[in-house]
Amino acid sequence: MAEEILQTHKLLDRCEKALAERYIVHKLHEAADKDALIAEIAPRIRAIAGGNVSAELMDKLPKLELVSNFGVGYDSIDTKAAKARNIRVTNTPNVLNDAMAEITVGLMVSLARCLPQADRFVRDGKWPKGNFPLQSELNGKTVGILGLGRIGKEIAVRLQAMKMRVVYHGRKRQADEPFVYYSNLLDMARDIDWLVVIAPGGKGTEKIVSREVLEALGPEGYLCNMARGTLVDEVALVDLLQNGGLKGAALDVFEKEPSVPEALFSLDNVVLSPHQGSATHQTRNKMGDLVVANIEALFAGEPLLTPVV
Ligand code: 8YV
Repeated sequence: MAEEILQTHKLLDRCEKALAERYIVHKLHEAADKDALIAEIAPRIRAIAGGNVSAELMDKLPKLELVSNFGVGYDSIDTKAAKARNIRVTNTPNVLNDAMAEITVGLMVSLARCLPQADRFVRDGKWPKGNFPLQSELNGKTVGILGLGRIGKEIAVRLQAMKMRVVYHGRKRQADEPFVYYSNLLDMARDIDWLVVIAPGGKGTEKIVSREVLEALGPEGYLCNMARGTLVDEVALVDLLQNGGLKGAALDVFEKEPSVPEALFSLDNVVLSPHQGSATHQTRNKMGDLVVANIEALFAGEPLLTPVV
């Protein structure tokens, strides 16, 4: 008899196919009556594929042993509740580091050189009437990385190749890293030209890029957020971008995705991206494979590949 699993949201097609080949998959997000579905399958569900898992959902699934999350960030899962209930949680680390680092550099260059506007300038036939305005460069500038984890380190390597000076802030200094460490984010913000946000979301990091931090970054400062919208005070961000308190922002993430503050649409000093840091075939396939492999490990009684809890 095939095991039954619960899927909590849409996953990559290839991942859904792999799950369906192995298990009987119940799709919570497609159920007309979610409570009825849960009540019916609860006694047989040992694994969830996907995120958005609250303590309340865990309590409805007494046999639940694993939440296999699609994504390195697992802020949509109540890990504290999982731990308390002996439920394991896995994520998809490392396989997305390069894709994330590549697009970070891409968005930073796009913002500094106004690439979206330059493209529009040519398409609109404006070039014959005059040159596009001069822009700024990354090289020679100081970038502060907020969250020098696995992805942050890959970003640091690439930004050094852009001839930027790298410094960082995080919970603790990392003795093996050659970069200057700031124990205080506000102090770092005062000293840098660019702030790249790549720290985990969730409790403890909400709005740590506060109005004060953004003001310290200042009228010549740029923000690039690749992590979660929740880390930044979005109201303050929009306000400062509109009033010259901040030079520009490259944003891959927003507080209430997929809705984006409309005020940003009319601003020329922002580059907007639809949460696509890891969104390449290469990377998403590897992430999907890990989601499946962790569930397979559970049912085979083998150690989980990438546990976080
Ligand atoms: C994706 C991400 O948004 O890994 C993460 O934490 O934010 C992304 O890779 C997501 O998990 C896929 O929908």
